[in-house]
Amino acid sequence: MSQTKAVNTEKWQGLDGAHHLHPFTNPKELKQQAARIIESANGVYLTDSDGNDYLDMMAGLWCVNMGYGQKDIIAAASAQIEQLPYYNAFFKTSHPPAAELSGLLAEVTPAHMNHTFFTSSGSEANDTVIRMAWRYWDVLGKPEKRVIISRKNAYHGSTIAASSLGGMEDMHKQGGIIPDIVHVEQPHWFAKRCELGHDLDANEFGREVAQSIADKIEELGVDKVAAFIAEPIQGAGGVIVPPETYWPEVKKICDHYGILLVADEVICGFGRTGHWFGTDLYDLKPDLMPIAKGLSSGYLPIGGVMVADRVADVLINQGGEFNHGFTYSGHPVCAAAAVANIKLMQKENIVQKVHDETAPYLQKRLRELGEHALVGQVRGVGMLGALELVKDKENFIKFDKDDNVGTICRTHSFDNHLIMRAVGDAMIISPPLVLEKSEIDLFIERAWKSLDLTQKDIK
Ligand code: PXG
Repeated sequence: MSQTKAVNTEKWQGLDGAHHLHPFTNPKELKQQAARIIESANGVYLTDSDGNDYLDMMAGLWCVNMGYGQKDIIAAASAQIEQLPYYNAFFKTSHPPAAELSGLLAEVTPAHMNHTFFTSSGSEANDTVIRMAWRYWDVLGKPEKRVIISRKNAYHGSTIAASSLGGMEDMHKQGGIIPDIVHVEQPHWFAKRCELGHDLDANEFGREVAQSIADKIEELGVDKVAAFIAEPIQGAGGVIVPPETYWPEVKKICDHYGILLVADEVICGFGRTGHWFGTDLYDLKPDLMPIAKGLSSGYLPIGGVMVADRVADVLINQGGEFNHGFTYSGHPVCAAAAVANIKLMQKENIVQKVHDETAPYLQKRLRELGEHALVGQVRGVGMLGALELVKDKENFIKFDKDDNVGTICRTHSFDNHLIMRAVGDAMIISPPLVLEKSEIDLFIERAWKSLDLTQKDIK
């Protein structure tokens, strides 16, 4: 490390420690350690202020799908900021980037979705989902249909409405939840298997958990229920891939009761699962579909809600003015970056490449890590994966929370120039879609080493 680099690191850490309140971080703990300062990035690698490189197996925060340093996206955003840095989409105006992006989205999303409402984030998209679902039923003369059924351990964002929709207990404890939102069981087979301490048929479990949605609708009365919301694969909850029986059953239940199905595609969207959207993988045909993150590969903040034709028809032809919107809805520079990102995905045929080549290889090699003594379960689809670290893999016994095994492994990963995210004791990956096979090999090598070091620490 050069002298200048060390001085710079100290400078940024000092300022950051003194003035920056970080999201989802214990500030006192951070003050004792100082933040790692990330200064630059290229491809699938990050570089910190001391000059260390890291293989970024989290694509930032599940978002840099096309990797860092993509010239097309950078050029489009730069040109747009000169041409028109800002204008709004209120008062019957629009601009080329928002118009072009809405057209492109109609093309790449499922065929029955042809309209977008733009936001700046996934949280705002989910706030929009709530207001839109309520508006839809209100316009149809059923204003009492307000309850939204969500799932425990879901993540839908951090605003009050989005965190209420989410099923994260620690978030609910710090502020409660808004009315008309209820949570049902998540389809987390491995957690249930450990909890029960005996065998559990995954497909039967999938059907049972789906049935809990129908039970909840019956309990509340269908005339009170507006929608069911879920991530096709739960992301921040720990990359929870549902049993095969789960989604077909959920779809049947939503159809049977005629409630709206909302698929939160903030993580699963834009190629993450080896399909354009998680809903394509499970053939969900949702009514509303919040999107963000991979929409611009995280280069600029933009999100939105895709609206199915049957909902759009009611809102457009019967609804009148929808009193909802943000200053930055469809922001021209963010929209231009998103347009360039989607065009780049199309040009590189990246979704097909992930589906046919990269994801099968990643999933195969990921399962090799399942042979490590610490790994109780490997799960994943496409470019999403999780390694569940356990105390006793034969008997499905987890570590105690206070053992902090996930955090220990995350620290070893960093020290081994690898970024994995820990969700409890599950080590999570969600790498850029442009990851090459050689980089997957490097990941496996570094991950195995990090697991070994974690195991040594525990002993
Ligand atoms: N829905 C889903 C499924 C998400 O994963 C949001 C909505 C909210 O998006 P915004 O853009 O408002 O953050 C998310 C975000 C983590 C982590 O630690 C995950 C997210 C955000 C921050 C941290 O895994 N997901």
